[in-house]
Formats: sequence, structure tokens, C-alpha cells
Amino acid sequence: MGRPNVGKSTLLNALLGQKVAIVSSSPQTTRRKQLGILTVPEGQIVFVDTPGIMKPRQALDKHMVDVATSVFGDADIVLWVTDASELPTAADEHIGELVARAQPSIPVLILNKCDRLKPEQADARIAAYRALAPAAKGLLVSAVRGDNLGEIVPLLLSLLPEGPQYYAEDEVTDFTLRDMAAELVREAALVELHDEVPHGVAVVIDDFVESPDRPAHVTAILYVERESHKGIVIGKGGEMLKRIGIRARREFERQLGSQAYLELHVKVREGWRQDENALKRLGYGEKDEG
Ligand SMILES: Nc1nc2c(ncn2[C@@H]2O[C@H](COP(=O)(O)OP(=O)(O)O)[C@@H](O)[C@H]2O)c(=O)[nH]1
Ligand SMILES: [Mg+2]
Repeated sequence: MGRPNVGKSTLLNALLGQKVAIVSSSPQTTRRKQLGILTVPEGQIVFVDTPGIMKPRQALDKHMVDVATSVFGDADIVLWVTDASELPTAADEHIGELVARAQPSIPVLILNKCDRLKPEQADARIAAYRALAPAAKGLLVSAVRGDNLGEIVPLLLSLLPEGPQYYAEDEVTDFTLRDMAAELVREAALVELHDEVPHGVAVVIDDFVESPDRPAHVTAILYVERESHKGIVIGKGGEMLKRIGIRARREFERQLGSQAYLELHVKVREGWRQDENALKRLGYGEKDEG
């Protein structure tokens, strides 16, 4: 857990050695809780990727923060990911308090993005974050460049209690292919749209047909909050929607290991992020929190 945009999902993908979680340069990319399962000869670690913790402004934000904090009680270890290239913020102080309260979960502090840190800054920066979580073991890493990533898993294995193996060796996430398809379309939209339709896009898979002799056929609906956003997402002559589709399909085919056909539609659901019922229908309901 941690603030939005510090690199939690990037770190998860790096530790698993494959992409399960979507990543973008916009905060609040991760909306749902997602498991990443790592099985090594010494044991199995079930990572729980969560939405970033921030001050909720809308019903969707509140739902996301609830999802993030709800996993605390279940975890053996709370892995607090921070952005070492920035000084701790008020939000980090707040999260530090949550981490302290999450005990008996064992706190581990990950200072990420050390590739952006000047060597002479490192000591002071480590001290600033450590002050917020004095009980935590800490590591300075870069999820993107790979610095010190190899130390995380051995540290976690040394701290974890013994328990049953919950998942089969070949399971890497609890997201289905259908979930992945929806997430990859949303990731493509976030990347292609930059901040134009900031976080008003939700993606629902309307149809998913897999057959042995033909490419998978996926129909996805992108819900936007306003009529004017629909035009932006579609773009001039459908150019933007085409770019989103190409990017999402490329990633999805990589995951699938075979060809896929992706059909995208855009619909307006007025103010859906403020609307509890719409949130549930768009996949951000209670069922995710279980
Ligand atoms: N320079 C640098 N950027 C990173 C690192 N880890 C993640 N990022 C970038 O930070 C942004 C947010 O990453 P993401 O994993 O979506 O963050 P999350 O919101 O915490 O899950 C993306 O643009 C990533 O490429 C890192 O170690 N170094
Ligand atoms: Mg994330």
C-alpha cells in the first residue's frame, strides 16, 4: 500500500517477473484490489495490490480507499511503498499512522524510485521516511531499473509465518482474462488520453468469446461521465479510440499468447463516479472487497 503513483503496481509486476497489474503515469490507475501470487522453492507470497490512499473526493475515491484499508487486517506484512524521489507528504504521515495501527501486521518500508535520487540525497531521504515508520525494516529500490529488487523476496520470506500454500504454482493473479482485458483497455485509455478525461473512464467487458480455432473476440464498453468526454475518447474520425484499441490489443495478445480481436464502444453514464449504484454496476461494488 501507499500513496497513488509511487509505483506499487510497477513493483508488483517486477517482483512477479510479468505484468499482472496495469500501470500509468496518472495517479489512481489501480481501482480494485488485485492479488499477485509468487511461488518460489522456499514458499509462496500472496501480494495484494491496492488503490493508492488519498483524501476521497468522490464516491469512487472513497470506495478505493476503503478497498485499500480493508486488506490491512488480513495481511501478515504491510508493505508500504513510498516515492523516495519526493519528500514525505502529509499523506505519508497519515499512512505512517495507519501502518503503525495495522500491527500485528509486520511493517516493511519500500523506498522506490531511487533511480531518481541523487546519491548524496539518499541518507536524508531514508531518514525522513523511516521517522514515519520506526518499526519497519526498510529497503531502497527502483522498480523500473531493478536496484535492490532481489532483496525484497528473501526479506519477506524471512518475516512471513509458516502457512498453507493457498494457490497452485502456476497461478499469478486472481484476475480473470476478462478482468485483464477490461484493465488493459483502461490502461490504454489512461496512457493515450493523458489527463484529458482524467479518471472518468470505466471499462466493462460486454462480450468475451474464446474459441480454439479463431482469435478471441472481446467487446468492451468505455463509460465516460459526460457527452463531451465521449467525443474526446473517440477522437477526430475515431482516431483516439483506434489508438486505445491498438495499444490494448497488443498488450492483451501478449497476455493471451495468441491473437485477439478487440471491439470498443463508448457510452455516457452521467456522473458515474458519484453514483453508488453506477459504481456497483461498473464493477466497483462490494463484491471486490471480499
Ligand atoms: N523513475 C521511476 N519511475 C517509476 C518507478 N516505479 C514506478 N514508476 C513510475 O511511476 C508511475 C506510477 O506507477 P504505478 O505502478 O502505476 O504506481 P501506483 O499508483 O503506486 O500503482 C508510472 O509512470 C511508473 O512507470 C521507479 O522505480 N522509478
Ligand atoms: Mg497501482
